[in-house]
Amino acid sequence: KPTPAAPQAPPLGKYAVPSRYLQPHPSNNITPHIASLVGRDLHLRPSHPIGIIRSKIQEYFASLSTDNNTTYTIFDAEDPIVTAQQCFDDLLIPPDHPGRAPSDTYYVTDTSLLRTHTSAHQSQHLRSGVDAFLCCGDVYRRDEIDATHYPAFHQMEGVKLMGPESMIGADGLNDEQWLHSPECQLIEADLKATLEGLMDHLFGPTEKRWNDDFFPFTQPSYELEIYHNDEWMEVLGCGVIHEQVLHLSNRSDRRGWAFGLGLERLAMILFKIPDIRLFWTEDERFHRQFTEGQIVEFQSYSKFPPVFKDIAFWTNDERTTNQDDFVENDFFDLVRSTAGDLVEKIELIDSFTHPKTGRSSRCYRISYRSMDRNLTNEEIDGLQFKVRDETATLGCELR
Ligand code: FA5
Ligand code: MG
Repeated sequence: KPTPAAPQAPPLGKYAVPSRYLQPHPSNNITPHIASLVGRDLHLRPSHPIGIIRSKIQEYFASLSTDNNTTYTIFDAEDPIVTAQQCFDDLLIPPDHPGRAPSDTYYVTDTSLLRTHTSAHQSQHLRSGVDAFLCCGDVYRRDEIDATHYPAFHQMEGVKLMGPESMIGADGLNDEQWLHSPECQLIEADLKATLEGLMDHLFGPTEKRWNDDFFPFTQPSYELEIYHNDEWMEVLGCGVIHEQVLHLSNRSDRRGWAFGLGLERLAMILFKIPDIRLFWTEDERFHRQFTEGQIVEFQSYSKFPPVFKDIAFWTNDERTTNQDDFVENDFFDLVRSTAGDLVEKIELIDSFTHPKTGRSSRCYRISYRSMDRNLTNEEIDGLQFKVRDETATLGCELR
């Protein structure tokens, strides 16, 4: 079999890779692909679907201000590099929480990272004395790869502290007493009414449901789902801000609520955008369909066929049968770094442990598909060849 020509990684385009994100620190796990996404600021482009949604949400909160005298301060240009203190400690996220692990989070150094949620800015704004704000930005998570998951997406954070009277009677209560107190229930009712109003503003009257959730920084915590295309979809997490978060921000005198919602999720429903990678395309056939302030249905221009390639490998060897250090997100990042947005999806299609040797094997199916053009078999063979080479560097043995 002839060896395919060494493939070229897809060009990073006109976005320079800022060395800021790619420091040679032992904790740094940011790939060039991720670094090329930072600073694109899709949420600040007025006629990009993410920017259009951002404006619609801000417009709704501005309309509330006239009813009840709450003015939401807008923050939407904060540095996506934050400290672990901001992203986790200030929010009471414990040191052993899986979300902090390098398998889930992109670290710049051991103490600075690409924010995994816009909640990373909650404490600083509370501490500065702001009582109500909206904070929008790009967030980064190492995650699976398919049509609704991308390692970068956008969130809108909302926080509102209630009047000082919201504290009366809340002092010295234990957790259980707090949950049943009139103060907590008042804040919770305000939170839910505000967010249900937002959904109606975006979608028109729509079916929604609240589920209990858990976040270390809110108590109680909920998620909101809306009914779309015959299924329930989670669009946001929220809750009553934990007393300790306010205490750490020197705001013990107040109580209030917070929420964080995913803009891509909303945009995919509102604009009927079928694949999350489309938000990042430079293709004019995408961009010319959208205009500031307008929600229109996306007309697909790309129905190019996918190309499937399987890859199977052992994740440990005989001498270390019990130590399997394979981290799935390392593999996903490696494929993304090699093939960029040509990767549509990665599925685990088989895994087993050999009964005699104790070796573990995995087989993944990679779907390659371009949003913009037809792929040649040769090109994909080249990429897959490179993926195989790279996988060996994870300590895996190809089968
Ligand atoms: C959070 O990120 C919390 N910070 C939300 C929050 C804020 C809770 C304030 C309480 C108070 P979660 O991980 O569930 O929670 O993400 C929030 C929303 O972001 C989700 O509901 C979803 O709409 C969106 N989201 C999460 N992961 C992804 C992803 N991989 N791709 C696209 N959207 C996502
Ligand atoms: Mg959630």
